Amino acid sequence: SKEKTPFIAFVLGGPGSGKGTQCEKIVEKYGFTHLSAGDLLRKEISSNSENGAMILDTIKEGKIVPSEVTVKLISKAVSSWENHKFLIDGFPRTEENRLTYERIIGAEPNVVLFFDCPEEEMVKRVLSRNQGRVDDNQCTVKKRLKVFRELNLPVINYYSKRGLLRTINATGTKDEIFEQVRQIFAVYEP
Ligand code: UP5
Ligand code: MG
Repeated sequence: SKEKTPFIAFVLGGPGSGKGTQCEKIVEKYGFTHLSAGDLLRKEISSNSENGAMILDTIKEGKIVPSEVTVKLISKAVSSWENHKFLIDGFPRTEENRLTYERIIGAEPNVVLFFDCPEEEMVKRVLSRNQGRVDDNQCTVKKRLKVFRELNLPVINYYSKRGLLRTINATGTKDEIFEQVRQIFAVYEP
């Protein structure tokens, strides 16, 4: 129930590093609720919400949606679930995202997973995904990578200094990568 403080894992990594893929496996094995910030934002676009057009423009450019918008969507989603174990996938993207989350939610995550993947591999995965995402094209991928390098890596470094970061080598097969994930979550098993 909601009296219990939730256990929150942030899941970070560049575009196509495999965050969503590994989150699905974590859900299956450990019973987390998976909240992808990107999916929450894409849902806002398709439901024609007041911010939909702004979010679409931002995602097409590979830029970052204003923190308040994203944090409110995450906060609403967390409180709509009875579960108390959450994967927050693809957030925070910037130091400002992180600080806004801390201010509104009033807590740090319990752990931060970082899927570390070479850029050329990430590009290859994104461009072969073929699921009709407006940002899965050569031009936007380049922009997403630049934003990842310049804005998200500082967040990752911050969590490393805080001792919360768990880095996963995100090359190899999906199962090989999940084996590393499993070793991280084993620590939290009763
Ligand atoms: N694949 C996965 N693992 C593989 C493996 N080991 N070997 C071979 N192939 C593998 O995987 C990508 C593809 O690779 C899939 O086809 C998969 O089968 C294959 P996936 O698991 O989808 O990777 P993921 O890291 O989730 O990639 P995604 O493209 O979703 O990452 P992004 O971070 O770019 O996208 P997100 O949805 O998080 O954000 C999209 C945009 O929303 C951002 O660019 C930004 O504009 C906006 N946004 C915000 O503004 N604020 C936020 O807080 C969040 C998003
Ligand atoms: Mg994803």
